[in-house]
Amino acid sequence: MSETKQTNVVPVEPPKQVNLTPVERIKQKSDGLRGTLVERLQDEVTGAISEDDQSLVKFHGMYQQDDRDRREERAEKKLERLYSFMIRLRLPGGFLTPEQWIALHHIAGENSTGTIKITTRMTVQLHGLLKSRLKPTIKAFNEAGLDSIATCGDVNRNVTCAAHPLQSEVHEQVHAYTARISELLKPKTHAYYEIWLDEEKLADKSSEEDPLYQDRYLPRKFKIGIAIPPNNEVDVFTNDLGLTAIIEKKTLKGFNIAIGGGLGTTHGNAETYARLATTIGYIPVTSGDDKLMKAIYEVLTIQRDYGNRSDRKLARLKYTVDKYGIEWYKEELERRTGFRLEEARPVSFTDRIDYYGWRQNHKGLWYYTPFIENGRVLDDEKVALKTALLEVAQTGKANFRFTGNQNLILADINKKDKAAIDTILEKYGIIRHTETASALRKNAMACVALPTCPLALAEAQRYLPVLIDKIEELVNKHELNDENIITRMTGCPNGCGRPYAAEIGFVGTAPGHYNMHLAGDHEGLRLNRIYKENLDEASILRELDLLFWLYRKERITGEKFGDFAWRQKWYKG
Ligand code: SRM
Ligand code: SF4
Repeated sequence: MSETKQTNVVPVEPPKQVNLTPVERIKQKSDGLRGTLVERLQDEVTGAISEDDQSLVKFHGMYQQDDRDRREERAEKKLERLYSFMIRLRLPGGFLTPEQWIALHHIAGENSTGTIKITTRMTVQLHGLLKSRLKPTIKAFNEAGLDSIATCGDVNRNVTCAAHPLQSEVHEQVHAYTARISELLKPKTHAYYEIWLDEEKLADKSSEEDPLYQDRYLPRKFKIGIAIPPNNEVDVFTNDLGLTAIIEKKTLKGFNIAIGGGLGTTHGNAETYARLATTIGYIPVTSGDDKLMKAIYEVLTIQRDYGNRSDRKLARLKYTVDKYGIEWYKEELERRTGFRLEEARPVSFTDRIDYYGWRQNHKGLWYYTPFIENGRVLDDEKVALKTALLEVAQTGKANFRFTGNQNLILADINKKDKAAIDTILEKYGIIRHTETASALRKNAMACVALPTCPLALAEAQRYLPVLIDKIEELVNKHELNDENIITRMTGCPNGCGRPYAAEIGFVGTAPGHYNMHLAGDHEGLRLNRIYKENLDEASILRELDLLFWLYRKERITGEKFGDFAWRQKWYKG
């Protein structure tokens, strides 16, 4: 493969950045993301921080929110909104030791609502932290070897990777790339350590000069995921940059590289759309991975230089790719890296499932995947999940690995310790809870939405379980109980629960109303399409009753619901 620079590239000058969005100005004058955060944290008059600082605090892994359930009551009493913060951890590849889980459990109890929320990107969020609890929380996380740097904001976010070591004998080798990529793309500013951990101010700020992010960071958030075929639980093609591990004869050979995935859309804005990433080539790693890391880095620099900074709705990489063309992006990448990408290797995905229950890997280690509805770890009337997981962690015998389906895996358990873990899981009813959950429920997920998400137009994680109860009745009626139908719901079109990559996707439009999307596949290679708009619950159930009846009657043997729907001609537009 030629090492020479491309000659056939027609360079395009980076666009003149005019009409910059206000966030661009905030980033640029933020003094390395410091803003006035130190002062605002000390202000006891309000539970909030300034608007500019709200943009900056995201880069430190936090969002200012308020309890939307209590807005009206607070307004009547002429009180300010009940402000609190959400904090999201940086966990490349979604991994915690048992000691870290114990720390997380206690930090959640002491500082937040207590619920540990496993996200669709393999990390955890805590909600409801008062401003005064932010620093103690970050300090406690720091003591546990954890941080929340760059989990939000216009930077590279938490890097995801196929979670289950069963997926390959070189899983750990592939997984190790998440930490390396995360480190490579971490902002250089020391602000996090100064603001939250009271470290000394840098006398010489030259060490935080950031050749990648410079002073305006990226135009928008940036996401990277790594898949290990045949399972695509990370939904690799929904990422700005998706890497697919190519493994031959139990050896990691390299990665296919895909760019331009992203799901966020805006109701009524036809310029926005969901897009799956396009594969542009392959990079071998057998004789070192400098090229891979260089290519990843330069994909970001191109987006930094060419991405749209005047409209945040059109600023993700997918729009840059479509504006300049995929071939242009590839050639610009080759020009910047100084090497050509090889032809993408063939890959085959079969599903995106979690492997529930007990499984054993090639080394004889055991893994238990419990069912955690919508990633919410708490004790409720059905099951004392949080207590059970604490007790498992206290044995020190299981690691915690998060999946891209908002679940976790109790992992890397030695044969001799399996019985002890199993006893705890039995004692708290986790095994029964997991075994009795329907296939439909186990393949469903919902984003957070109300009451904390400021962008939610409708309920999601609080409502989907109730809707699933009712859909289960239809599934039973049409004898489809064994079908792993992938159902996903979000409270707005931003797509946090990846509803556009579901067989049945519900996207909130208004309280109690959802657009219904149909016909995604099991492999994550096809986006669904809008089927009907603005349905209430009764209409959703009526439609599904009919669709399931048709599916049962007319499907081809072995055909999945999404594939069946894809064959039909029901769609708008
Ligand atoms: Fe998301 C914004 C929650 C995964 C697309 N997302 C938000 C915010 C922070 C709302 C906000 O901006 O104020 C939500 C916080 C709610 C809360 O109260 O906690 C939020 N997103 C989530 C999580 C927690 C959903 C979940 O239930 O698991 C996921 C956290 C992932 C993580 O650990 O980093 C989450 N968000 C996603 C995904 C799925 C993915 O990445 O695999 C997407 C679609 C993929 C993509 O990025 O295109 C996604 N979130 C968005 C968008 C739309 C971005 C766009 O390009 O238009 C927004 C809104 C925004 O950025 O302006 C958003
Ligand atoms: Fe909030 Fe919308 Fe994301 Fe759901 S999809 S968490 S409602 S931004």
